Amino acid sequence: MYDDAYPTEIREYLYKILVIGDVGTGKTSIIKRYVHNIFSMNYKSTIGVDFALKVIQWSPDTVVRLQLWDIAGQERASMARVYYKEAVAALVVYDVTRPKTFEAVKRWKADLDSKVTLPGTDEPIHTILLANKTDLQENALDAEELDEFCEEHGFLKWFGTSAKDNKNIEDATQFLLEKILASEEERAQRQVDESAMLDRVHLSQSKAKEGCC
Ligand code: G3D
Ligand code: MG
Repeated sequence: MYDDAYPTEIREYLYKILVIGDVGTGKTSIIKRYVHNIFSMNYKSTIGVDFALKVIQWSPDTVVRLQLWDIAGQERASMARVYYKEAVAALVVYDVTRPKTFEAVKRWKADLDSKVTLPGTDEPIHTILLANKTDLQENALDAEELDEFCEEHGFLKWFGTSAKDNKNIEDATQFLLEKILASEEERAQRQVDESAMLDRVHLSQSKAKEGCC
């Protein structure tokens, strides 16, 4: 029997999310903390990255698969464009106990912006800043300074996190996912609007033809 409570069509999305930042800032720990279960170890030797998959039942009719890309030991080199390809979002991580890793954040963001945009647009991908290891230095964050930094360098927001204490990692990724899905909806709406406009243009053209002669 058909039951209204169960949607007949499940929407599935797959998103690639980059996790970048200097070596030792906690990228792998953050991914492991977030994903808990699957952590692929097989890709490192072939393409120089690991990735992990997190599956989220976002709503009764929407499933989201997040593919988190970890640069696994290649932090010193500038990343190859192919690594960034088709990513829709990024987490840039620094270590609050090592100011040099915060300095490097600008370089990571610039590298990102020069090599990838949201698919089919020239807009930057959704990016947030993670100030990690806050368990080691609780007063290390100057909220006002970080707000300004984010504004200036095109980060949507910053979060103080601790992979060790599992602090704020879920919130940060939730925020990012909301942004991704909102922009997906906007894009879908734009397509609907554009095709409705085209229909109207075609209609008025054919009416004009009918009216003439
Ligand atoms: P990376 O992938 O960015 O290179 P890792 O960083 O995830 O390998 O973490 C580097 C080191 O920092 C690890 O310690 C890890 O346990 C530690 N670390 C990661 N996140 C946190 C955190 O939030 N708090 C604290 N206190 N430590 C953290 P080891 O000793 O294994 O090198
Ligand atoms: Mg790592």
